[in-house]
Amino acid sequence: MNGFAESGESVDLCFVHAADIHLDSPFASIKLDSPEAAEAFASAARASLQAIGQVCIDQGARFLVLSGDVFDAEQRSLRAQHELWTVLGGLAEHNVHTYIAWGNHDSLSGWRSAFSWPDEVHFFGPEVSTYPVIARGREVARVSGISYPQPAVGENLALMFSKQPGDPFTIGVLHCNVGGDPAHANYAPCSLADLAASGIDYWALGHVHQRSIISEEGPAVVYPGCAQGRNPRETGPHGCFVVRVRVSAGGVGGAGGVGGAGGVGGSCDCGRLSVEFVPTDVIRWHVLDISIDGMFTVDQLIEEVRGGMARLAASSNGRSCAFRVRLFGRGPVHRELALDGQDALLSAARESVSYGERSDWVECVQDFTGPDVDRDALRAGGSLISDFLCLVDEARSDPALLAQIRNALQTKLARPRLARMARGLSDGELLQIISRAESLALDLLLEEADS
Ligand SMILES: [Mn+2]
Repeated sequence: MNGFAESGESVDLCFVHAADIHLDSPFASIKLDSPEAAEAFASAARASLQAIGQVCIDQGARFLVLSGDVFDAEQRSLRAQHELWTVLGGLAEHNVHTYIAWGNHDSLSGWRSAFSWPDEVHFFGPEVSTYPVIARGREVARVSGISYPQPAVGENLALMFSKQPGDPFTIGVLHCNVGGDPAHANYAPCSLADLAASGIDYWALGHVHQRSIISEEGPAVVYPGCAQGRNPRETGPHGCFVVRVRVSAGGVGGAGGVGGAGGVGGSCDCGRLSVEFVPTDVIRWHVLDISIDGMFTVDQLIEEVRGGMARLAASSNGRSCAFRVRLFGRGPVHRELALDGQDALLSAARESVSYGERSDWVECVQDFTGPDVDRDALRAGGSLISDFLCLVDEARSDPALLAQIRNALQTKLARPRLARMARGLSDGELLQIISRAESLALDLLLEEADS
């Protein structure tokens, strides 16, 4: 049987944990100007699902856990359902089971399946339910999970899970926000303490798109992140986790309350749990930051952009890449960019990306450069501009002022999503925004002064 290796009283159990595949995602937020690129991104989500299936087979996993947002929308297209049905059906033929909890994007309220699913595919309902994992006639582990009944869930669903002493090694499948991550909607909010109190051994979470192992043991709390970066904020490798754990085989025959002598029951030997990341993304997002400081001509900039893209592409193991190029700094090139240089640069960058089999895309070029000015002289000049620059420098160096700016952003931004993002900004990110604002304001003030 796959997924197990037996040794004495224990078995080595292997499973794959993925989440946030977002099949059917329209990728509407991406500024891609070709239908080919749109199609490539649409098929990237499907391809990452296939890659996850392949990881299960290659690694000899016993089962796959999908922790919500498998589909991007309540109204799952037949095409996406067929894709999932095909991949999970293929796994079932290898006797690999799949356990699925739905999240905020694909809650139960929109679930009306047009397919008959193999017995090896298990869907969690609106209450916590539990499936036994059987090895050689014994229950060696359990998979518990819950799905969102509707897209917005304000309750703490983690409180509904509980593992009793003596129960076998238990995996909890949940789409939730641990610790109020401001970058994501606060659905099924819970704390690390709530998760620990449940007694669950491995929390297979979904919702946060950046992978993280919040806790390695007691319990393991893991976000695999999305399986394919979906926008320029989701840069770098994305994929799934392969989990291996040695559990006790001391249980008997699948009935409830098993666990063997001394309550070992496969539980909590979490020191023997290993979690390995395997990338499944087929298009990799990169943000390329270039400074125009010290550049005098646009061809220097084009050279720099092309070189940077080639470097990032080379680090992506043969995958297609999508780039967002951001330009910073100040110098003579700024003026050229302000005329029509940005378009020219974009086409030049797009021309540079053809590497045989692979297709790469430049999503956009963002220009945050500033004019070629003697900042020190302007600052000392005793004008409105000088007052402004002094204030900016003060904001950069005074933590109290920085905190005030953060606070102002949170309270003044009308859109809740923007306010949440402002709350989650690091000091570094805030300083970067201040630098961009300085450039922009300086441009406007100098224009004013010229006219
Ligand atoms: Mn998601």
